[in-house]
Amino acid sequence: MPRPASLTHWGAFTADVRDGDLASVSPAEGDADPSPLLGNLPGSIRHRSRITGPAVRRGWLEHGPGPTDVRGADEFVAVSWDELTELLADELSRVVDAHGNEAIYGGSYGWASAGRFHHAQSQVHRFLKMLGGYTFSRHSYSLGATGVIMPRVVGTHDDLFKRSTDWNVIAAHTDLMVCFGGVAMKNTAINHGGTTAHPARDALRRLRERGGRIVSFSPLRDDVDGDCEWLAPVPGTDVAIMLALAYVLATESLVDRAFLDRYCTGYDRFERYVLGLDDGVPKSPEWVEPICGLPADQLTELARRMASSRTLVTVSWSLQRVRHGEQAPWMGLTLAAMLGQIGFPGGGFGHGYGSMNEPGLPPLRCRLPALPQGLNPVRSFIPVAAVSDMLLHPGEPFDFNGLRLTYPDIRLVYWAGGNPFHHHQDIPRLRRALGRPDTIVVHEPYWTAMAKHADIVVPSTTAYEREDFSGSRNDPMFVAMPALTEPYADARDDYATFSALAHRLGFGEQFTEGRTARQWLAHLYEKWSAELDFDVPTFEEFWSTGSLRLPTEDGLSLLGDFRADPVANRLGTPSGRIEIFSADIDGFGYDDCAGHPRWYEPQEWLGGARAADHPLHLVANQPSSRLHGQLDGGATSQASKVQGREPIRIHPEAADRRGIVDGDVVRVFNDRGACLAGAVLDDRLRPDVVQLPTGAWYDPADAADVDAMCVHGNPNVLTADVGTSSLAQGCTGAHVLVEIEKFTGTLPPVRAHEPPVILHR
Ligand SMILES: Nc1nc2c(c(=O)[nH]1)N[C@H]1C(S)=C(S)[C@@H](COP(=O)(O)OP(=O)(O)OC[C@H]3O[C@@H](n4cnc5c(=O)[nH]c(N)nc54)[C@H](O)[C@@H]3O)O[C@H]1N2
Ligand SMILES: Nc1nc2c(c(=O)[nH]1)N[C@H]1C(S)=C(S)[C@@H](COP(=O)(O)OP(=O)(O)OC[C@H]3O[C@@H](n4cnc5c(=O)[nH]c(N)nc54)[C@H](O)[C@@H]3O)O[C@H]1N2
Ligand SMILES: [Mo]
Repeated sequence: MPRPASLTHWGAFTADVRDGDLASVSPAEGDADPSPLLGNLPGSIRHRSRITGPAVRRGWLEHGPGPTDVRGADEFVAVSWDELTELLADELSRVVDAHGNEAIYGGSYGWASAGRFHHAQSQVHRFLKMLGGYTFSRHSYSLGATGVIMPRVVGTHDDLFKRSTDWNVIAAHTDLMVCFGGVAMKNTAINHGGTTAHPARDALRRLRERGGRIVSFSPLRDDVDGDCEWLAPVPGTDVAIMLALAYVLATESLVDRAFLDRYCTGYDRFERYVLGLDDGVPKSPEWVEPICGLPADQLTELARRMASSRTLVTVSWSLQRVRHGEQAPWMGLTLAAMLGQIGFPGGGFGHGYGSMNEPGLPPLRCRLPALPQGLNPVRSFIPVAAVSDMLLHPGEPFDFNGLRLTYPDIRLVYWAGGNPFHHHQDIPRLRRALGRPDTIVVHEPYWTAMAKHADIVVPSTTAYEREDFSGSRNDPMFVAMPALTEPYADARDDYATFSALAHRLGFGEQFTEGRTARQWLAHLYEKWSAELDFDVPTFEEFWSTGSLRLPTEDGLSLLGDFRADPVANRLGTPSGRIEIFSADIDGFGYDDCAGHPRWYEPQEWLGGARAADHPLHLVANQPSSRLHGQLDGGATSQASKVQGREPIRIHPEAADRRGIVDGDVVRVFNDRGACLAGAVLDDRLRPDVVQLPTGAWYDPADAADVDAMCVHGNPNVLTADVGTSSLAQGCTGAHVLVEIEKFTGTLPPVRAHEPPVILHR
């Protein structure tokens, strides 16, 4: 690979750097399907939304720490780095002395940027551990439900993606790919840590050339690129559909009993439920037809085809980002187990094809260099998406994964490398929650809404203003990331900030180990290379070549080892097998997550009472024009906007009924909040579904009003802040019911990317 300039979560690139910024960017050679997201990079280093220097909220500076409702509406005061370090160190000491380390919330969830040393989460967590610890968060917004349910029923969640069936195996062997949630090519742009090739599109092309078929269950036609059988059920009914497919297999003797006996436990319990032996409700295709809106015959015929083909059942991650999200991956696995093809090339189960450039890509045969993290002396934690609950309900109990836990009393919130105004649900509630702590600290390169809600704002560099290296577990290239330009204005890398703080707090030597950032890179690389069982170049050679190809484990089939020898390769579940019935989960006695997969009526769905006032189902999915909220000001993201607002896709029939035409600004609303968005009419979705991706920066019409309409199109002003279930308490932001109307008022300007008022003394 010729030397790339640097690496992002969405690809490697070469760049023309001029006047301290990226003037133009090209995909690195060897990327078969480069991401359009690279188009957001030019101009990003000196963008007007950059934070130019340390700043402190005026009210905090004048009145000291404490709860307040002015966060997000106050002015800032520019301070020097020395002042910032002094203020922040004193405040950390005050909170630790008065309330204990548990009172610091350092969950700090978020994707930050590629780079293994300057990775913001690694830096902040390491720093806070040395400070004596902090309340932490578990799991992710990506996989909140999966991360809890799948270890219990298949013994792992990571391996489902990192050791998944290879795209090449799918292309060569799969006859029928039945995809719940499609295989969205837009999402395969991304892998955390970085990615240098995008093989998914070509693999699907080869599958089709061989005569393979793709069946896509999805509200959106374009969740599969090109030819497929598109079935558009009522969103949120996939588990009921899978149950009906299971019913056909069970009643037509199409179940692989030998597989279930040898590799699974609890099928009989589950089958009683499918057949309706105890509740009197057979989960037949006729039962599901009025729930999902798909003809019973079509589902019966599909189940038969699945049993007679080499079939891969895939479940996208979006299906578990809803209420009862535990059920879809568990049920998908169960359906695949009934077909008996788990572990066979091209058959079985897949989770996240079309969610990330990770499933289907061969894993490395080695780990990657990483910053040592140390131990957190504090045991207090929350499931990551419970952040508002925690801040609003200190001392109150909650359920999680069989445990009864208590929310800690948080006084200081520390964020580096994430944006809760992008990732969290019910922003009006989040803003109330963020009024509770004494102090909020945010490290950010950009004035995101989270930075605007902070008391202490720490300007970070971007990945292109410092030296690093990166790669991911499912990409063969390990890539050097030299500094492409000087740090912008008065920004510093997070390591420099934490080093200064650690020195001021008395653990500087321990934190830095006496190394500069560059010395850390060499040290981490050398430590890593000494442990490998193959030779790699020296650090200096690697740095001057710019990249290094690492060996991968090609041709995997998910759970192939387990199939070959279920005794030697027993799963990490209590039975060592796939648990279609889990005695542990059953024993928790939760009314929202039972001992086997089952259908629960969702909260936000068209079949329920809420739909009377909110007749449109909004799919709040990942944006095709950026990664989350990152670089929303960039060219690719901006080109997608309509009158400066995030595009919302509306079916022409639904638009027509409301007098909306293409290009109109519309108001999207429900009983939680409202936002403006730009109408894009499109018949490639269900008429009762609209789609508004995440990632438009939150932009309240009135910053002082927590309930204000977002004028830019952030769907999280609408979403419900409830967990998936008592088991996982995962994020449920994927779905929300809304109504839409043409916006006829005076159009407010979009100010999302403007910095706040900053006073200079
Ligand atoms: N409604 C709804 N909500 C969702 C989802 C959904 O499907 N629907 N999806 C969820 C999912 S899967 C996820 S993963 C989350 C994503 O949520 P986040 O990961 O929080 O979103 P990002 O915009 O990637 O935030 C990363 C931030 O880090 C900053 N950053 C970049 N580099 C650095 C650095 O070096 N140092 C520091 N300090 N900061 C840096 C970026 O500027 C950016 O603001 O959103 C979740 N929210
Ligand atoms: N371009 C881009 N790619 C990304 C990201 C990004 O921000 N931008 N974010 C990355 C991250 S952090 C993550 S975790 C992954 C997330 O990966 P996913 O969660 O899989 O991504 P989504 O785009 O939210 O959802 C995929 C598709 O599922 C369909 N869908 C939604 N609800 C239902 C339903 O009830 N039933 C069915 N059958 N289908 C449904 C939607 O039409 C949607 O387009 O994406 C990653 N990839
Ligand atoms: Mo994610």
